[in-house]
Amino acid sequence: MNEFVVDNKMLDKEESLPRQELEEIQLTRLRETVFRAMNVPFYKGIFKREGITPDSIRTLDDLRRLPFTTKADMRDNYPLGLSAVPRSDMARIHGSSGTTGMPTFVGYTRDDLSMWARLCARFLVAGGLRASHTAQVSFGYGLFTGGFGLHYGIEQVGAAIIPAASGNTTRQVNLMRDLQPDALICTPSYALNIAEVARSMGIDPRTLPLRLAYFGGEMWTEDMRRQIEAEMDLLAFNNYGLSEIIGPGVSGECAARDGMHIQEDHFLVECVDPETLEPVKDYDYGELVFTALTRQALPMIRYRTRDIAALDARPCACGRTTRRMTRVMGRSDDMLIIRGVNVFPSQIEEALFQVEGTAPHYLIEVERPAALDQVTVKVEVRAEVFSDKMRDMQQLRDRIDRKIQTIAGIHARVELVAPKTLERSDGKAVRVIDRRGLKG
Ligand code: DLL
Repeated sequence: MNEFVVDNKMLDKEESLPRQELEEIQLTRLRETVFRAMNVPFYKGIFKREGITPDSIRTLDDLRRLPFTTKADMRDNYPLGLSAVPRSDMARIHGSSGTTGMPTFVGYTRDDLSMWARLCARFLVAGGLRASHTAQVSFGYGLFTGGFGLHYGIEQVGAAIIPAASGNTTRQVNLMRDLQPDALICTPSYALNIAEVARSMGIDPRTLPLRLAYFGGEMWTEDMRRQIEAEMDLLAFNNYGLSEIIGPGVSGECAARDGMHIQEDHFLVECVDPETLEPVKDYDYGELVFTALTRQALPMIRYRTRDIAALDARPCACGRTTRRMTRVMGRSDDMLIIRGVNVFPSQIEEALFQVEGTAPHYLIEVERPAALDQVTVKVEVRAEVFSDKMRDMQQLRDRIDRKIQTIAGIHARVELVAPKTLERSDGKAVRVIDRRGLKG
């Protein structure tokens, strides 16, 4: 049971506005965003060609007249060419390393930073963090937005922070044992790693004092949530964000844990078909597109996230009136097309969790030895199940293969590996190695 009941005193007024009032704020802010974007040569040129001015934005539907912005546009304007303020007005610069090609950088003004802290505080409060608590931040502190973003969010809530940063996992466990934090903040894959290291130190992670966890920064499934909650005896909340928009704080779960509330007073969301770019219906999966309504340094317009999720407009029991988004099923650029079938790594994760005997550590390798794609799923077997009996292992492989076929619709080569042999993550886990050389 969730002991953290709804506490409306803790809600920002903007989180629970009647929809019409919220939309009025969004419209005003959209016009302001267009105004600020006129300082960005990239947008200014497009606006001029298309006859777009702040006054020409009359309703929220006019958003669709505005151009999309992509990662490629950020690269073309490397390093900070999409900024709307001079360097002297910037207070911080973050970035993401990106798996391919150049890193991208994102500037923040002082106001951007305080707004960001507020938004992180909102989802922390929504999950139950209070001023009396202590939270351990086990995200990297650096260019990555996870560490600093959450750090200042916790500060806003008034809770105490243990800025552990990521890595040195033995020390993470010692800190938890000695300093008794109530909440853990990191990627879900790092939490699994911490639990495993605790056990290897002779500490049952369930005996650690943690009651809450906020996980984000990477794809994870509902089964993964159940697994971590059982291993660590805590309640885990999902939160989502990306550096191009602000970092963590774009959306996060409330006590209902049924989708992440999007902070719609600061971000306009669309969900589009990634091929046609036409809007998809609520509850249908599509690519999320965000417009930052209050960013001064980077008034991002219709940023194509590549993240595939669905929007949910149902009212929520928690009192927030903001729309929710489902878990991110995957990134469109992580989607594998195996002999014509589209597969997300999350579907393979889901299949693995449903087969008794596997550990939650896996790696998907894709190759094209001849003309056809071949998927190998390497998965660790639990120590108590790992056996040198060929027949037992063959049966387990077959069960996994069948489950993957049912859920993902593809046949995979399953390779069972010994416990603790796959690389562990202390940040974003690498789930797929694609050796087909199709991605540029
Ligand atoms: O990962 C920001 C963040 C940090 C969010 C900490 C939450 C917690 P980037 O490094 O720019 O920023 O990576 C953004 O990570 O487009 C998604 O593909 C993925 N991602 C982030 N949160 C989630 C999540 C941060 N909860 C990219 N579920 C995004 C699934 C997520 N994917």
